[in-house]
Amino acid sequence: MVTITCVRGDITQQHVDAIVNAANSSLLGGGGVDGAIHRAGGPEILDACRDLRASHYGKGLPTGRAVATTAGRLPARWVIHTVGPRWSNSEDRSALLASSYRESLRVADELGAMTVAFPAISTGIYGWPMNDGAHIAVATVREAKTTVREVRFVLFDEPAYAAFTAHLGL
Ligand code: AR6
Repeated sequence: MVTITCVRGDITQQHVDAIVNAANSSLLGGGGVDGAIHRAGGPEILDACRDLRASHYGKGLPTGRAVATTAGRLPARWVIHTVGPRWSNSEDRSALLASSYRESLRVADELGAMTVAFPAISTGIYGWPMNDGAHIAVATVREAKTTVREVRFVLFDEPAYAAFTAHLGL
């Protein structure tokens, strides 16, 4: 069974098998977690992303899907890039957010990753309300069938950490 843990901190500093990136469809970088991962991991990650765009993902990575690359200089073996949905007031996109977590774990299983660090996908630039984002993250990982041993949620600030620990009952 997967053990779920929760820490406050910077995801690029985590010593885990795989770090999940809250990317966008282009896979070519951005702000937030994405910018931090590319900055800390170095150009090898962007090179691998460009290769993906030139091969399997010519139109980009669809929302709710995930794909792995090298982690470059990060203290991890892989980065799993996933694209969360943008928050919408008029449309319920929860299934896509759940899919980002589920698909990331499916890719982690394929890689044989035992420890995986997740950020709070979609809760930054994509505007998802933190409490709901935490609820979906925790419920989806709890229900997932995965060979991953530890899922570590890495939360950047106190409100995010408080939301996740509340949903985890910690
Ligand atoms: N470590 C852990 N959490 C972080 C870090 C960090 N280093 N930096 C930010 N967060 P975001 P999104 C938190 O915006 O909402 C990019 O431009 C942040 O406080 O990184 O899925 C992509 O290219 C927030 O709670 O991702 C896309 O275009 C959470 O991580 C777009 O942003 C996610 O915030 C994706 O937006």
